[in-house]
Order: sequence, then C-alpha cells, then structure tokens
Amino acid sequence: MKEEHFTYEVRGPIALIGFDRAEKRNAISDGVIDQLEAVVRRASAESKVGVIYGHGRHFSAGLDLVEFARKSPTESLFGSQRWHAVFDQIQRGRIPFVAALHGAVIGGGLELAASTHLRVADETAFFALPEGQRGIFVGGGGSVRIARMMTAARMTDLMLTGRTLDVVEAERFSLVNYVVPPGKALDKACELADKIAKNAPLSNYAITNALPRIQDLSQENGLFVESLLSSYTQGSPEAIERLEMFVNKQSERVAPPSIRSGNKETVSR
Ligand code: 1HE
Repeated sequence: MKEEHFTYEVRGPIALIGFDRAEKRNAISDGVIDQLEAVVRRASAESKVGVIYGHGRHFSAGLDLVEFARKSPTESLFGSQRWHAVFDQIQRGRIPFVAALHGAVIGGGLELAASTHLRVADETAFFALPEGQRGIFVGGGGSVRIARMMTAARMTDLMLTGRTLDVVEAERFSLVNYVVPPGKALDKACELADKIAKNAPLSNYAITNALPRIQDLSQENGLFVESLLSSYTQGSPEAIERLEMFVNKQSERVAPPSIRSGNKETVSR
C-alpha cells in the first residue's frame, strides 16, 4: 500500500494540509512532491485558504537526501523542475496559502514555506540552507523566492557558512511574518486564514498573483497594471456590495493597533 505523506482536513473555508512523514523529519521525496501536488489541487478547488503545517517535531528537513544521492544529474534536473511546478501552484494558484512553521525549516522545507503567502513560526523554529555543506545547490525555487525575501546577500551567507537562524533572526530577515510561542503556530495560521477567507476572492487573487508579478515590471508598467487591477476589482459584484455597505455605514471600522492586538505575544510585521 502507498504510504500517505499528508493529512488533509477541511475546516470551514480552510483546507489544512499536514505534512506527515515525521519519521524522516518530513523530508521531501518524489512521492511527497506528487502527493503535495494532489492536496494543493484539492485545496485550491474546494477551499478559500490553505494552511500547510508539519506533524512531528519539525516542519521539514528539506530534500530527501537519501533518495537524491541515488539520482543522475538528469533526474535531478527534471526533479527540480517538478518542485518548481508544484510550488508554483501554491504561489500562483487560486487561493492564498499560510505556512505554520516549527522545528527545522531546512533547505527544501524553507523553499516550500517561501512559496506560501504568509509564514507563521513558533519559537522552536530554526532555518538553514545547508546546500553548501551537502555539495549541492537549491533546486526548489529558493534562489528566486528566498533570495527576494531575505536578499541575495543574506542567502549567500546562509548557503556559504551553513548559518542557522533562530526565529527572531528569521523575522528580521523577512522570512516570517508572525512569531508565536511554542506549539501555537497552527492556531495562529488558522486565525489568519479565517480572516483572509473573509476577503473578496478576487482581491485575494490580485494580492497573491498580481503583486509578485508587478515586482518584476518596470515602475511605469507596474503602475499601469496596478491601475487596471484597481478598476477591475472595483467593478466586481463583491466590491460593489462591500463598498455600498461602507457607504451605508454597515461595515466594520479599521481598529487601531491597541484595540486589535489583544494577543500581546504576537508580533506582526
Ligand atoms: C532524512 C533527512 C533528509 C532527516 N533526507 N532523510 N537537509 C538537511 O541537510 C537536513 C538533514 N537533517 C537534519 O539535519 C536533522 O535530521 C534534523 C535537524 C532535521 C532533525 O534532527 P533529528 O535528530 O530530530 O532527526 P535525525 O535522527 O537526524 O533523523 C531522523 C531520521 O530522518 C533519520 O532516518 P533513520 O532511518 O536513520 O531513522 C534521518 O536519516 C532522516 N532524515 N533528514 C532524508 N533531509 C530541492 S533542493 C533542496 C536542497 C535541500 O533541501 S538541502 C538540505 C537537506
């Protein structure tokens, strides 16, 4: 019987995707990538937001080095492209994804987390890119996504020296958006996912798909695309309804931080 590497649960508008290969520290094999693709496709079809987390003591130890050691360079090339395709379905798919991180978030595990749209980490989380020590290079999109998040200069440091970041450093490096006490990452990720699910789906889509693309454009083209999207989203039935509610004083006001942050231990960027 095929080993199942993920748990899948629907909780209201949220799909919970649990990485379930704890005996191998959630290392990412070819089989894991195939199953991840299937659960991401399912979540994107039936839920408004996806949350990805890890069972066991770690989020993920990254690439399955035992399987990788036996691959030819050609198999590695196609394997890397497969990771790109699946992680792209997360980053540029229909719904936003939130990652709940704890323990090791290493190599390909960090590449997976970097393909999600929000990262919540508990204080046990640690981050590393030990590809230099392993004699390999990143292959799951890290040179693009992680370098953009933390800067290429910082990523060079991590990859050359094998430096491990704790959660405070990871937040300073823009790798994580929220830091919470041990064991609380999944709860916080679900709380955020519930909020995201209440947004208009077209706004969520523009935020997750247009914003990163605009970063790749010139200022002139970026501003032009922004204006087009601004008018396009404004004409959607959801925007019309929500704006009408505001006009009629039926919508919630934006709360100032002192009222909003009842949760003192949570640090938001
Ligand atoms: C693995 C892997 C793995 C653990 N591939 N099997 N990633 C790394 O270089 C990280 C390597 N792993 C570790 O440093 C540690 O395992 C951890 C810090 C994550 C966790 O330590 P610990 O003490 O909890 O676990 P362990 O005893 O080291 O490992 C338990 C089992 O998981 C053991 O197998 P067992 O059969 O002997 O029980 C380990 O062999 C197995 N295991 N990590 C395969 N990574 C697309 S390019 C991306 C490039 C990268 O990701 S490079 C980074 C690779």
